[in-house]
Amino acid sequence: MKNTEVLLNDHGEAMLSNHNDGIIQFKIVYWGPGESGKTTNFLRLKEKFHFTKLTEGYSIETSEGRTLWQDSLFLSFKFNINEKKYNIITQIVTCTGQERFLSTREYVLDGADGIIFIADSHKDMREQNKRSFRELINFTQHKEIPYIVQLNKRDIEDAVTIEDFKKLLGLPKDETYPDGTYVVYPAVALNGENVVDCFQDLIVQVVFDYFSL
Ligand SMILES: Nc1nc2c(ncn2[C@@H]2O[C@H](COP(=O)(O)OP(=O)(O)O)[C@@H](O)[C@H]2O)c(=O)[nH]1
Ligand SMILES: [Mg+2]
Repeated sequence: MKNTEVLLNDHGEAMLSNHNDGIIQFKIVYWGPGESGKTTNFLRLKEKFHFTKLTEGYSIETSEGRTLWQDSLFLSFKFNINEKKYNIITQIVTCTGQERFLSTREYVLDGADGIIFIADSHKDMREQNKRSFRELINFTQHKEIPYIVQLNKRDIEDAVTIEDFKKLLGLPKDETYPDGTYVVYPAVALNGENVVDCFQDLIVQVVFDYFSL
């Protein structure tokens, strides 16, 4: 999280802050096991916010179409908070889920202000979902970073039930937390279902945290 006057985008171009607007930069990470739909979420967001994005975003993939390094994109939002205008620049990155790239996953999480955990509804992804979630909890516990849990691929046949999924990850049985956010966001990233809602609910939490509202 930075509150600076000069920001560099991912092409190395400098952006100067307007004197009247506060510029705040956040980093949002899409986390989860390989093939759970992180890049698909990222692509849907990129389409949805094509008016606000600052850079084209980039994806680096292996020859099998898997994310090799990370997908990255900057979005800019204007917020009015306590009658002051803020320009919030959000960097969105997804990590690679591949085991052999554990160090790049840690690098991607570095400096994260909020995390969206993308789980896979396939029943045979139980262990991967669990392991990846545990990694995330280990990371966020110390830093108290807000996160949202998205259960993706709700369109597939024989998907895990939300109840079983919550049990697997040790999440509360309730539908929502006291602040009104959902314990689990069911989604179909393939057609964009719930992708933006997830993202917006996380951004609101990140902004609230920042201003300690
Ligand atoms: N059926 C279904 N497939 C999905 C959904 N979201 C992603 N996929 C597919 O799952 C595969 C892996 O998705 P990708 O976004 O690359 O996963 P990543 O490794 O987490 O970045 C691709 O073939 C996607 O088309 C979904 O909501 N439903
Ligand atoms: Mg990917």
